[in-house]
Amino acid sequence: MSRPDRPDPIKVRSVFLSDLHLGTRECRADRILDFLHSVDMEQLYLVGDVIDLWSLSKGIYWPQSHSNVLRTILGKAKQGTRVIYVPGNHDEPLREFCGHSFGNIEFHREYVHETARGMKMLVLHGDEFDGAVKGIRWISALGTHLYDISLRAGYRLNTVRNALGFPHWSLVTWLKGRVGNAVRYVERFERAAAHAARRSGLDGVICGHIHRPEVATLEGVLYCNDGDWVEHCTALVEDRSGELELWNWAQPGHASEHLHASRGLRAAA
Ligand SMILES: [Mn+2]
Repeated sequence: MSRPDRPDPIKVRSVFLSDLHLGTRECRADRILDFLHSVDMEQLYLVGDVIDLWSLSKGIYWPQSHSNVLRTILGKAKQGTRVIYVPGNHDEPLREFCGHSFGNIEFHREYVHETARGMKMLVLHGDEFDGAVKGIRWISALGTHLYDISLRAGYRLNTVRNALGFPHWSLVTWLKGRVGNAVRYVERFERAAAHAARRSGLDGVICGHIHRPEVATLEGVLYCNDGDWVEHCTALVEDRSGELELWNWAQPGHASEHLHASRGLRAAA
């Protein structure tokens, strides 16, 4: 479909997306669609938790926009984009298809992507490292607003505790300790992922899972986390020269500087 109101799509070599969580209310399908319509890629990696089968098994939530995301991806596959789907833990049943292709989409348990500069990157969802970080995963979902709510909840809790004759107990202090755990969780996860790439003799790792977009050198390899489309709306993008960078697509017109530069160049041409 032609869209005369849109600028030509930006052409890149590879795009890595994960944690779309289609099938949940939190999924930012509008931003995903805007991104997919704005960018043309030779290779599209779906790095897990794309369709949240886990959530869908508890109750169906599936608006039209979520179908449109899948249709747009299938459309790209049909028009020559190589689509590689590496299922995660929320779309774990699809791991059964690993090693097979359906409708131009290849399923792999993990994959080694080679950049235009010859860097070999291990691509996997990341739940593989849950065992290395143990137990404190739920807390990583804590938002800062919860901290404010907890101040009030703590007040009420202590009113009850006082009435029952228990000593004062600070929910906020307790949470702070937990948030410290969340930071340690992220650090441990990142190190475990980087270590896996290093152990395999690769130059880096590309994963998702923890909803923390990041590109950094760790353990002597390149650690890339493509983030998520629930909170951050980020994609890891490899340009035609083989450079990897994070693009933030959270708001219309507020994508990365790189993106602005590309659009500016096109407008000037
Ligand atoms: Mn996950």
